[in-house]
Order: sequence, then structure tokens, then C-alpha cells
Amino acid sequence: MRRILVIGSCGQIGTELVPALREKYGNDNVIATGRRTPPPKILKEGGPFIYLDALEIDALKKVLYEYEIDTIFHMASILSATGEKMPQTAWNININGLINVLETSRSYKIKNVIWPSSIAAFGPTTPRDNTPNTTILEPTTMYGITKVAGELLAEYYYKKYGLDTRSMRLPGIISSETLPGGGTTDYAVEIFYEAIKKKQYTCFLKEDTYLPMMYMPDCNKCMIDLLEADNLKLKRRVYNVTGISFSAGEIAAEIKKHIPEFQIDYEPDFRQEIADSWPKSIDDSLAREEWNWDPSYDLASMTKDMIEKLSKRL
Ligand code: AKB
Repeated sequence: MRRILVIGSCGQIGTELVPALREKYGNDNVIATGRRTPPPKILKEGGPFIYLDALEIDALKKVLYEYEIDTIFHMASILSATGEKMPQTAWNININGLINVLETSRSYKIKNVIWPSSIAAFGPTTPRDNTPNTTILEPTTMYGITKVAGELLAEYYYKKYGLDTRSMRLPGIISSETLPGGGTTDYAVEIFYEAIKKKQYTCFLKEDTYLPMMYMPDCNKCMIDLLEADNLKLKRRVYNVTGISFSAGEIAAEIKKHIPEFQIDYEPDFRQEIADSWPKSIDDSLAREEWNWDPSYDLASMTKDMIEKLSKRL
């Protein structure tokens, strides 16, 4: 049985990934950690939770040793929009945190490190439709720069030290438990909360902005499937993955089918430029071929499920 450390587990993905990992690997085998944010009930009560800052390498070493960790999910990251407000902090957390994880993993003989990259690794010079796995990586955001540097670092540790690093370039993640914070794709989550609570949403991207997205249950599946994939079948360390591509107008129209009074207007801000530098759709055929990546949700089923879950809670 694995002993898993999830760094940055109080964020949008971590709060749903940890319960999924606990279900598969056992509650006590998944150690959830957060830097400062008090953990949600589900993390605290479902198994071990400790405070850990990946920037503090000695604290990280102690946790790996004391909890006999063999697998790490490194989820702590500053996202694209916040990264543009504080680029130096984004570099510090995203890159120095990652280097600490890679270094300690190398010396503590960790079996697997899963570290998500992002569609933000692409930039305006990348082909935007059906973006291939291997293509131009010239991002124009600090977040994107940290993702490209991180991909190269993870690959470097694999080649030089044999550390089994695995990454997926995540698109925008849509989830119902914890709101995302500081990303460009956040609108696709906020829109559901506002549609249910106020029947109105002002979107910070234009109506015809297409971005690749994925629903949270598929994201959990993606993380676990890549972790469990046979290394002999993996021909690379970083994979494109995607679920659904839609525009802001299309998701609004889908929500309207369930909430006919819902109204949307568009007031694009600085995040529009970030969105315009990212792909509209992703070619994830290599992930499908090499580790059977196969997401389940489309726009209609994701929207229905989000509305059902949030309507009960809000
Ligand atoms: C963001 O919008 O910054 C993130 C991402 C696509 O990596 N959700």
C-alpha cells in the first residue's frame, strides 16, 4: 500500500483529490497538508492533516521520514491571475517549492512524484486548436513560465536521478467543493455559484472565449490513473490532458437550460489577455494511448451534476 503526501491539499483540487485518494489507498495512508489555510472538515476528519510549507525543506524532510512517505502529490501553486499580480512570489512558491520536493524526493527515495503542469505552459505562439503534446512552449505569464521550468526540472530529475516524476498539463478545473483562487479559468466555477445564488453573472472573459476544461471527478481519475500507469508504457513525463472545450457563451447557454432566468453579461478584464494566449482545445491522444486516459464528462453532464450538487449546498 502506498503512503501518500499531498502538499497544498486545501486548494480547489486538493480538497477533492485527498478524499478520492483516501478511498483508494486508505484514510491513514494519505497525509493531507496545508501551508496556512485552516483545513476543511473533510480533510481534517477523514485522515491525518498537518501544516507544511514546501519552502521549508527541513520540515518537508521530517514529514517524509516520520510518515514513511513513498508518493507525493505536489499541488501547491500560485495560479495565473494572482501570478501576474505578484510574479516574484509566484516564482518563489511554484519553483522553489518544486525544487525542494524534487530534492527531498531524490534523497528519500520517493517512488513517485505527481506534479501538475498546466495549459498555461503554452503561449501565443503555440497552435491554439487541438494543441499537440510536443509544441512551442513560450508562455507570457509568470505562472506559465514556472510551469515550463517545472516541466523541465521534473524531466531533469527523472533522467539524471531516476526519480519517477509524472505531470499532466491540466486545463481549467470545474469543481463544486472549493472555489478556485486566482486563476483565469475560475469563471467557469464562479458562474455556477452566481447562477444559483443570484441568477446573474458578470463574466471577466468575452463571450466567445474558448478554453479547455475538465470536471473534478475526471481530474481525480486523471491523477490516479497517471500515478498507477505502468512506467514501461510511458514515453514521456508530461502529458496533455483535457475534458471539454467550450466558450463562456456556451456554458451560459447550458446553465440556462436548467435555470431559465439566468442572465450573463461580459466585462473582460486583464485575464482576457491571459486566456487569449492559451489553447482553445487540446490534443490529448498520447495520454489516451500510453495510459488509457478517458474522461467521462461532457458539457451537458458536467453542468447537470454541478447544478445538482451546488443547489443542495447553497
Ligand atoms: C489558471 O487559470 O490559472 C489555472 C490553470 C489553467 O492552470 N486554472
